[in-house]
Amino acid sequence: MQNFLDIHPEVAAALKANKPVVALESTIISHGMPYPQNLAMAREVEGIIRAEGAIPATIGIIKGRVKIGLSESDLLNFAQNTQVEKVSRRDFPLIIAQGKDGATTVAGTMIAAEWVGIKVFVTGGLGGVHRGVDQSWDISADLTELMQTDVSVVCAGVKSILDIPKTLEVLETAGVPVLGYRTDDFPSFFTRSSGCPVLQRCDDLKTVAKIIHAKQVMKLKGGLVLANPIPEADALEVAFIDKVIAEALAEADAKGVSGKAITPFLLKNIVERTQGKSLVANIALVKNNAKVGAQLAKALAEIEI
Ligand code: PSU
Ligand code: MN
Repeated sequence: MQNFLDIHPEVAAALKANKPVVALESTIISHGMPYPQNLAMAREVEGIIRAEGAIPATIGIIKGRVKIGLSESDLLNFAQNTQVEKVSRRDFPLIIAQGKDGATTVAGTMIAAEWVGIKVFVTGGLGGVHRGVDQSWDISADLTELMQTDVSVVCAGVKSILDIPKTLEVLETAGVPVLGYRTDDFPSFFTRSSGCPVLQRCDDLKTVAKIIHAKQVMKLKGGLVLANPIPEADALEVAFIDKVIAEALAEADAKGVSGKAITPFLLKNIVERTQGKSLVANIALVKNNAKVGAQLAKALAEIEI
């Protein structure tokens, strides 16, 4: 694996010393947000994690090498280069073997985080079961990754571009604990609730860390989801965002967008339809997740000592 893996020295040292490290994905930069807000977000999130006393490790693939911890020029590449491919589990060997650049999704980032022993991963939203799944069979590989890869993901739930009840059913089938951080309800990204309950509410991160630790000790393979709602002040109005999402879905349908292109299409379309309001909310929730994720990594490092 050394042939295609570069761990940033700071990340390697932190992992060796059992200091808290937080993984971050690169698809959120390349396909999830427009430039230059994506670059500012990527830098800010790393700063928040550092301020909490953990080490950030943004993960991506540069010229066929998996980088755990990106340089400033790598971040710029993911933020600006529109040729970068979106890399989920199935894409990984193709990108590595052919020496290409690739931005890792939740699934792709979890694979690389597990290789190097990073236990906590912060993002915005997970992929999930798409609406109209009975026709499209579109279920994100993020869910099958959570079934098999031992990384805990801090997110603000999933966007209601997806079918949230079915996404939660698949996570249950996959054996993935879905915990709510200070919430009884699974959040729906731009808003604090989806109307669907989480498996358990946890009000302190020490409890979450103990649950993750117990899962590891029991050798129960697969990840865990810590759903952290968008802060009240940054949440969008339910009726407003529901309407926008319905319109974006109708446009995707009319244009016949499918496969790996549909999630980036919808994210971009929603930003345009809300004149950037959704982007402001998206950035706020990622920053909030970074803070909680860093605190969780710290709580976990204390247990593991
Ligand atoms: N949801 C978001 N923002 C994102 C993504 C999802 O709100 O940036 C990205 C993540 O990288 C996620 C991927 O892993 O999209 C899921 O893509 P797909 O549905 O093709 O599996
Ligand atoms: Mn898909």
